[in-house]
Amino acid sequence: SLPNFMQWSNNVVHNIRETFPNFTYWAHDVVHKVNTNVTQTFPQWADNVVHNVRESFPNFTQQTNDVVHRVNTNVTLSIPKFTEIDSQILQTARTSAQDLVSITSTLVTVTNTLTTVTNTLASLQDTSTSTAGVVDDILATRKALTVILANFLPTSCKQIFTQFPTSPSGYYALASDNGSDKYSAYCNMEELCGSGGWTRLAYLNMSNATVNCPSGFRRYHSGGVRACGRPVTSYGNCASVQFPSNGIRYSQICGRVVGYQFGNSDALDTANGNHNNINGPYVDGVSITRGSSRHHVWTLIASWQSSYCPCSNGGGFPVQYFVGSHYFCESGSGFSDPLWDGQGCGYYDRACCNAAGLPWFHRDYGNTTSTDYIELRVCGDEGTSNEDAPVGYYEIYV
Ligand SMILES: [Ca+2]
Ligand SMILES: [Ca+2]
Repeated sequence: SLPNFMQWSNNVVHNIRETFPNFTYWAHDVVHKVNTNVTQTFPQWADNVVHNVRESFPNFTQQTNDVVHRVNTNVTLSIPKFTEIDSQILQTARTSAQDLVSITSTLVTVTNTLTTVTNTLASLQDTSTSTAGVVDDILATRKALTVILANFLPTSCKQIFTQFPTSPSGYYALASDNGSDKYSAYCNMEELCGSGGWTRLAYLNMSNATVNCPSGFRRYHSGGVRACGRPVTSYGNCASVQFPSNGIRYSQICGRVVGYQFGNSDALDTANGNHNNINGPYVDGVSITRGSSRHHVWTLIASWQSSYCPCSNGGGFPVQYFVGSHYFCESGSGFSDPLWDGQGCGYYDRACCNAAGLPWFHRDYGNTTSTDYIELRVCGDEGTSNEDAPVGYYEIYV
């Protein structure tokens, strides 16, 4: 059997590819249809899906079991004669076969679930069903649909956008990294930072009077503006909030922050403490980093004098090595002139208001990906009676 094994295993791989060329697309199409049609034509649609599954995979389980059987049989028979390359080919075939078993199992679950759903929906039309029975059936239907969704949910908004580019912005169900949990995330399908399909990790809009500050922040309410800054302190520190990635493997970050200059925020003035420690209050303003060993993403610098910004005419205090060109800086005037909106700059910092991309900051890590959480800190190197940079709005996407 060994001389033919290579040919056989290549055939198996070939057959797998031939049999399921559009499987992923089909599966996501199912989810998309569930999302869009569930209220209107669901019974007919569910019947169709069940019908199509049965038509497309009539002998699928049998075929797959046969593949697994043949792999196992060949392994047992041929192991003593195997070369290293043969072993690798065998391993590939086994992995493929196991993938097939996994797909089969999912398909069987989906088919059974859809059958249950269809039957339940049919029974709902039976006028003899009691009200309590209907409620039970609806709950069972919902549970069954959850099983389907968990099996085929996309894991990011980018995935939805890539497969369905006309999808509107809004909330979508996504699967977490291990696929066992699902959660709702806001997808921004507009073009942001040069591309579409962004998953929102962070959002705060304090202009909504029912929204509270993140835990660990202190609320300001002044002149109709609500914003979140550091708790009262007599020394320099940062207030922090973290946003998990839910396992999304991202290579870009796009976001914007609106803050306010409070008191005597003096940008990167080095008079107080160590300003070269990314973990400390190295800025009067907002620090955005990723990961527990903090990697710098973007720094939003607050200044009460327009000559203090690094981008100011004449040069203000210089940026740290870890910040580089990844910063915005503006001078403000309390709560009447929001920071980092590119508006209201003074004579010295007018170049700061023309920074590329404002108000959106953008990091593109190319082929490097990460699942790091993103952290936003409001920092000041002096006490809050002297200075603060409360934030009123932010949205951060990957
Ligand atoms: Ca401004
Ligand atoms: Ca300061």
